[in-house]
Amino acid sequence: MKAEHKPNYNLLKFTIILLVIAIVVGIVFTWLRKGAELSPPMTEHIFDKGEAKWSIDGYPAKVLHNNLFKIELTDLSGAPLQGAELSVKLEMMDMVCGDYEFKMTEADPGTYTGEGVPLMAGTWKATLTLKTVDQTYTIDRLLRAVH
Ligand SMILES: [Cu+2]
Repeated sequence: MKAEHKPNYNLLKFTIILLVIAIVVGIVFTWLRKGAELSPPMTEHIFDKGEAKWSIDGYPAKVLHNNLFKIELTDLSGAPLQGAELSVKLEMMDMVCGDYEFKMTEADPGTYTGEGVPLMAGTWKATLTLKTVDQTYTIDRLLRAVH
């Protein structure tokens, strides 16, 4: 009886190992796809004074290169929101590879540009600090950086 059961037991172990591998592969793929979905080339953000459209030239961003960030601000009527002060901080969550901060300047009425340099490949969190005459807002997005 025991001799007959042993091969079945090995088969069960093998099946469990295969199942675990399949689950891990599934989780990794879902996570990668979610990362890409969460960090599209252009993101739109609504705040109580209007709207921000945030794009990055030549997306995905390039590691250790100047990447042109563009933020277009419009007020509640859809007109360019001028005279704001913008700065961006790039950071990698759960890592100590270093942050990168830069200021943006108003290139056209309501259109602000600046150059960001991700320090390594992967998904970065970018936090925009937006100061208007009487308020400060923070807006964040994810972005992907590649070599
Ligand atoms: Cu890092």
